[in-house]
Amino acid sequence: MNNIKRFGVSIEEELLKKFDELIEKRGYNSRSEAIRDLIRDYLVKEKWEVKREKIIGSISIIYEHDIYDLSNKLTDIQHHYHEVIISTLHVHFDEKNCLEVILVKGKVEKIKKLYDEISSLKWVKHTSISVTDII
Ligand code: NI
Repeated sequence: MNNIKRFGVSIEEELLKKFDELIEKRGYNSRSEAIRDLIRDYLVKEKWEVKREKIIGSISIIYEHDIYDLSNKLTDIQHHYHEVIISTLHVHFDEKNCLEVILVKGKVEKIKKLYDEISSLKWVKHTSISVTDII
């Protein structure tokens, strides 16, 4: 790493104690490393909210495939958003449930719309999204 700057942080003892416990649990070697990651996450979230930047990420969905034609609805939606979908992985999780992971890349605005459409579908049990910057 080049161009490293140092800065001081004032923080309540109790809050720092909790932070130290958490970063130890997560396996960080130092506070600096943890704070750098937090700042990066914060910056990615900001881009996510600004809605104009490009991102890369994944959307995970859990649903029951035989309920209300959900499989077909999900396929329809994905065809509609083919420009931002790189690939989709489907896992037949058990007798009833399917896990689908959709890899996405492109404009935040479009990916957000895709995510909203999927997560608002009735009978989808769980939807989550993980995004990061395209560097
Ligand atoms: Ni399935």
